[in-house]
Amino acid sequence: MTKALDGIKILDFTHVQSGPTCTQLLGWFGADVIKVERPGEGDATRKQLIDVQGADSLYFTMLNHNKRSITIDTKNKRGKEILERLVKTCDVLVENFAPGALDRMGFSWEKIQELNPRMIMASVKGFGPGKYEDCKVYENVAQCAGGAASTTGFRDGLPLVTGAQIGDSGTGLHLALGIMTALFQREKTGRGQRVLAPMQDGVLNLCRVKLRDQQRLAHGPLKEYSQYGEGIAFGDSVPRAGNDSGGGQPGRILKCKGWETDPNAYTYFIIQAAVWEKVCDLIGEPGWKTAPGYDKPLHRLDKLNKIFNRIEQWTMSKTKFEVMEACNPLDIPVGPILSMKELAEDEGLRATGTIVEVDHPTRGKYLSVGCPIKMSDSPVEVTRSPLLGEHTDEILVDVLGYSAEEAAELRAAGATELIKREAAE
Ligand code: CAO
Repeated sequence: MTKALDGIKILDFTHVQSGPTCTQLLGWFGADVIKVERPGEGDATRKQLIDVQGADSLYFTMLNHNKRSITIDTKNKRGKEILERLVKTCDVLVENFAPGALDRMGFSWEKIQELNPRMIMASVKGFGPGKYEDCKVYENVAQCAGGAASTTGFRDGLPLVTGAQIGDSGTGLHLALGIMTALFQREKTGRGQRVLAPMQDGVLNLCRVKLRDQQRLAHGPLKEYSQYGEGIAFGDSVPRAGNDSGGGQPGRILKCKGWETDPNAYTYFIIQAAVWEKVCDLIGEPGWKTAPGYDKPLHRLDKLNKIFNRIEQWTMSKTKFEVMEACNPLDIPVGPILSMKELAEDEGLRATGTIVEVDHPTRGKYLSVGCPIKMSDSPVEVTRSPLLGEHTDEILVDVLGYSAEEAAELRAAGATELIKREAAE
C-alpha cells in the first residue's frame, strides 16, 4: 500500500528531541528522511543516558525510527558540496540548530532559496524574533518561558515542569503541521517557504486555557479553582491550580484502594453537571441531588473540597480500575492514573501499534511509542533507527548521483568520515 508522503524527501538536519520527533512523524507517513550527522559523533543523544554499553541509547533510538543516516562534515569543503546536492534534491530541510548555526555553515535561507526555490526550510528555535532570539533552549526552559511551569503545581509549592515533553515533542508536532501546510501550498504556488516553530510559542499555544483564565481574572475569582472554595484571594496572575480540572467541569485526583503503598493508586474524577445525580447515588449521598447548595453546579463551587472528600471515601474502597468499571456505564468521566509500567504492558496500546517492540542490531529488542496518529490509507510500519552513517554510500550514489569512486573520494577527503581535521584542511 502507498503512504501519504511517498516521494517526499526530507533533509533531516535535526538533533536531540524537538526536531527528531517532527521528522520521525514524517517518516512514519512515508517520507524518505535522510538524517545528516556529524562524522564520528552523530546526534548527541546517541551517547546520552546509555543503558546498553556499545549500543545507541534509547533516547536516540526512540526518536529516530524510519530514517536513513548519512554522515557529512558540513564544515569540510567537499562536505558542503554534498549538502548543496541534498538541498537541490530534497523537498524539505528540517533543522533545530542553535540560532545562526546554519548561517555560519554557509546555508542561509537566501542561499537555500537560490539552490532550490521549491525547498521548504523548517526550523525549531527556542524563541521567535525578539530579545531572546539568540538563546539556546531545552525542554524545561521552554516549559518555563511558555507559561506551563507558572501554572503547574500546587499554589503553595514551586512552579513545576511536566513529564510530558510539551516543549520538545510538542514543538515537533507544531513544526510537522507547518511543514505539511507549506507542502500543500507549494502544490499551488510552486514555491517553498520558511516555517518557524519557536518552543516558547508552542508551549504557550498548549497553555491557551491559562491565558483565557488570566483575562477572566479581571472579572472576578476563578470559581472552578479550589482556591475559591477555600476562601483564598486571587492575585493578579493565574495561580497554580494543583489537579483542579482545567475546564468548567470540577475534577480532582482521588485516592483509590492501595494508595498507601502504590504511588499510582489514584483516579481522576470529574463531577460533570449532567451526571451529578448519578454521582450522588453512586457514592451514597442521594440527598445531595436536591439539597439546597448542592443541587446546582454554581452552588457547589464553594463546597468542592467537602464533595470530593466524600467521593474519595468511596474511591478509596475500590481499585482505580474498579472505579472506572463502576463509572463508565454511568457516563461519569474518570481516569485511572496509569504508570509507565502499566502502559508498557497495555495490550490495547500494543494492538493499535501505539506501543511497539522494535529489534535493533546492537541493543536487541526494545519498546517504543509508535505513531499516535492513525490513517486508514497510509499504514505505519515502525522500523529501527539507523546506525551512524549506515546509509552514507547508498545516499551518495542512489539519491545524489555520485559514482562509487566519487563516494570513496569524498570519504578520503574527510567529507563523510571522521578524519583528523588538520589532515582535511
Ligand atoms: N558537521 C559539522 N558541524 C556540524 C554538523 C555537521 N554535520 N552538525 C552540527 N554541526 C555544528 C554546528 O554547525 C554548530 O557549530 P557552530 O557553533 O560553530 O556554528 C555546532 O555543531 C553545534 O550546534 P548547536 O549549537 O545547535 O548544538 P549545541 O549542542 O551547542 O546546542 C541546542 C544544542 C539544542 C541547545 C541548540 O541546538 C538549540 O538551541 N536548538 C534550538 C532549540 C531546540 O531545538 N532545542 C530543543 C533541543 S531538545 O531538548
